[in-house]
This record gives sequence, structure tokens and C-alpha cells, in this order.
Amino acid sequence: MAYQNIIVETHGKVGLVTLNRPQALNALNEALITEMNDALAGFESNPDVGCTIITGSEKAFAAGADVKEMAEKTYVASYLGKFLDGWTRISETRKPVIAAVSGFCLGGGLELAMMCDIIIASETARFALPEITLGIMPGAGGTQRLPRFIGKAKAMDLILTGRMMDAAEAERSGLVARVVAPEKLLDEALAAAAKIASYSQPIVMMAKETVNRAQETSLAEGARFERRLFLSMFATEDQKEGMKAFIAKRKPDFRNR
Ligand code: DAK
Repeated sequence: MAYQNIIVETHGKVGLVTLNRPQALNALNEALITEMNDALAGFESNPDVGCTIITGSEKAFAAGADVKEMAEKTYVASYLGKFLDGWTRISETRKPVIAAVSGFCLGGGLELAMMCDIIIASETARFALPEITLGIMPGAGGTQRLPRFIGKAKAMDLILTGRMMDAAEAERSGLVARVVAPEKLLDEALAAAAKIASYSQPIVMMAKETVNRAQETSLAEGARFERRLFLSMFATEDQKEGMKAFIAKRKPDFRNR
């Protein structure tokens, strides 16, 4: 697929998707979502890629879904046409995805970032779910994921007022994992992604799956799930290699087996 709205690169074992609609502050239209899903599917099926980064520009990660594309939609046509159908596909990825966020990260842009596994923000990042100001509410998981990140009190505040939260508040609230200077954002994300990609791919994928299970189930069921996958790791060559390398004081050579 030829991409018009994103730029796709690989850096070693890291896949990089840069959202690229500068004229609309990377507003997410259907074409962009389709292209992003295609790129992610390519990285998912590429055994040489162990982690993906999604980023935007310095001014905007993404200013939300494309309001101009959405404005005249009707209910029945949208329902029949599976309006915004591909939006949550990123949450089904099995390899880790890092959102590297600078500037505006609003509405569907924040929902996209929250579907990633780690959010790294620049000091200039601004987060909001401003849908209420448009006469709608978040529709790509925002009302469900944001309270899980930052708790009900702050999620209600943000969703009902539509106000923006800066990077410092986002880090304090547990939405983002790290905040760095704007000029360091991509390097920081690339270094984190390269580290993740250097580990055993199946083990990383199992760790991601298990942490995500914590969001969906009881503590007891989650701990049982963890134990099952933990024990299964002793059937991998990479577990043997990782522990032998530690004992021999050398770097492990993980083979994803
Ligand atoms: N959509 C379309 N165009 C946008 C846009 C957006 N979300 N955000 C900005 N733009 C466009 C502007 O219209 C402007 O275009 P021109 O007028 O030059 O043609 C250009 O980008 C530059 O924007 P501004 O001139 O407004 O730039 P400023 O620096 O003055 O302001 C801003 C930046 C980010 C504060 C402002 O642009 C803004 O408030 N933008 C809208 C933010 C917003 O309301 N976002 C939420 C959209 S609703 C679902 C999936 C997703 C969703 C729902 C359901 N399902 C799966 C069911 C998501 C919904 C949303 O995200």
C-alpha cells in the first residue's frame, strides 16, 4: 500500500509510524487509520520487528478524529458502513507499541495513545478529550480507558469539561510513563523500543498480554493467568539462554524460540 498520511520506517528491530497530515494537525481520518493499520499489520507479521513506535509532529501527535470528515455523518449510514470500524485495531496488536507524544494529543488522538502500551511524552504535550465541546462524547474507548489510567475523579473532570492537561499533570496522574525534553522525544522512544525489541519476542508478548489481563479481570484470575504463562516460559529456549547468560556473566542471545 502506498501511504499518503503516514511515514513508515524501520530502525533496526523497531518499526516507526509517523502520522503525517500537518495541514490538519494529524487529525485522524479514515484513510490515515487504514494506512496505520496496514503498517502495524506489516510490523506484526515481520519477525525482525520487536516493537513499534507511533509518533506525530512536534506540534501535534493527533488533534483527534477528523471533525470535517465526521460532521455530516448520519446514524444509519454510519452504522451500516461500519463508521470508524478500524479504530481499535491497534489495541489488538500483540507486539508492544509505544506512543511518542508531542504537542496536541486530543480526542481520538488520546484514545489512540491509550491503546498503545507505553506513552512517552514531550514537555510540550497537551492531552484532552474535548468531544463534549462538539456535542458528542469519546467513542473509541476514552470513557473506559481514561479512568483506568488516571482514576474516576480526573477522568470525569477531563471528559465533562473538555479541558487540556499538560505533560507534568499527565505524568503525575499516571497517564504517561515518562516526560522528556521535546528534542529528546524520538531518541528516548527509539531507545526504549530497541531495548524491548532486544529481548525474547514471545516472552515480551506474553508479558504484554498478562499486564493487559490485569485491566480486564479479577486479581485472583489475573494471578492464575500470570502463573500459567510464567510456567510456560520454562518451555522456551530463551528462558534457558537468559538464565545461562546471567550465570556466565555474558549477554544473552535470544532467538525468539
Ligand atoms: N479535525 C479536522 N481538522 C482539524 C482538527 C480535527 N480534529 N483539529 C485541527 N484541525 C485543522 C483545523 O481545522 C485547521 O485547518 P484549516 O482551518 O487551516 O483548514 C488546522 O487543523 C490547524 O488548526 P487550528 O487553526 O485550529 O490550530 P490552532 O493551533 O489554532 O488550534 C487546536 C489547535 C488543536 C486547539 C484546534 O485545532 C482544535 O481545537 N482542534 C479540534 C480538537 C478536537 O475537538 N478534537 C476532538 C475531535 S472528536 C470513534 C473513534 C474516534 C472518535 C470518536 C469515535 N469510534 C471508533 C466510534 C473521536 C472523536 C474525536 O476525536
